[in-house]
Amino acid sequence: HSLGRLLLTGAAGGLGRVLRPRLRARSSLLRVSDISAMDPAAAGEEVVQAALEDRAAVHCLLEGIDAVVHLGGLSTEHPFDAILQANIVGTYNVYEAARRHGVKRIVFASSNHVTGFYRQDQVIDANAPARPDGYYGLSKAFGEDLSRFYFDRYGIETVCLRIGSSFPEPKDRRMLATWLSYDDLERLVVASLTAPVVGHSIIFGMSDNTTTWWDNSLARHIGFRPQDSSEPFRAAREAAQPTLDRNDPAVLYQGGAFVRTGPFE
Ligand code: NAI
Ligand code: 15L
Repeated sequence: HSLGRLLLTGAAGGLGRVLRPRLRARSSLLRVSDISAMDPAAAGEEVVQAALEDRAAVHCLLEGIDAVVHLGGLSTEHPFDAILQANIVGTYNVYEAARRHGVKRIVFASSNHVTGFYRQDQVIDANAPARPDGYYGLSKAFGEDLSRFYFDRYGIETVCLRIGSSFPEPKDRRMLATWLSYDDLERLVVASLTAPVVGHSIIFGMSDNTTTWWDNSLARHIGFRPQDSSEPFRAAREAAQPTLDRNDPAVLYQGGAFVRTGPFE
């Protein structure tokens, strides 16, 4: 139970459902939350349905918590007003409630879409300036800056996980570079929660893939050692997509199809 009392937001989502049983096994209490319905509480769990934009509800969520894994929010591109509420106001509410309750560490699910407008022929590290590829990516860039401010001003540590593509398998050729297996996701979250000192860190969430656009050498202090690779899926993904249109922005840029999603009006 080395992880103490944990809050997991976004618990009804794809990654929340993967992490919930894995974090429960390691925590003394796991409070799970989402705007959507969740499975009933198992032993050692509390289930609280709440909207992240509901400040009072989020304040209650953080009570008695040691650390947060913040996955909740919109996970794809949407019109600005929706992103504003779920991701920008919502993440502010989480940090402000953490400050008021004395919570000391947060793992923030950022995204590769913070840097989606770098090209696929570039390799970047965490010091590369943000180049968001939409409102969604902008909201994650806001979360990264917000968490840096809460570290500098209040000492709340955050690991920002710029997750690539975390699914059971890489779905297309792009994901051969961006794939993060579920087991490596768990390793990354546990390392982020247990590393002795993280300060404010940004780490790209990817497995030990052969093709890669991201250099994690600035985040070695977290101790993340991915053990899976997209390579076993390469032949099938390349056979399914034998040619790539290099004039397609989704092929040119790291953010893939996100770079051409929208506008919505
Ligand atoms: P998901 O969309 O399956 O889960 C997100 C959850 O947040 C959903 O259950 C949804 O109901 C909840 N949510 C949405 N708006 C909310 C609100 N206003 N208040 C409370 N809860 C709300 O996404 P997934 O794939 O599980 O991703 C989890 C996190 O990781 C997200 O923050 C996403 O942006 C991030 N991420 C995921 C990647 C992936 O490959 N799965 C890649 C990069 C980032
Ligand atoms: C993300 O940020 C999304 O949450 C996820 O659904 C994937 O599309 C992923 O990025 C990706 O870039 O593949």
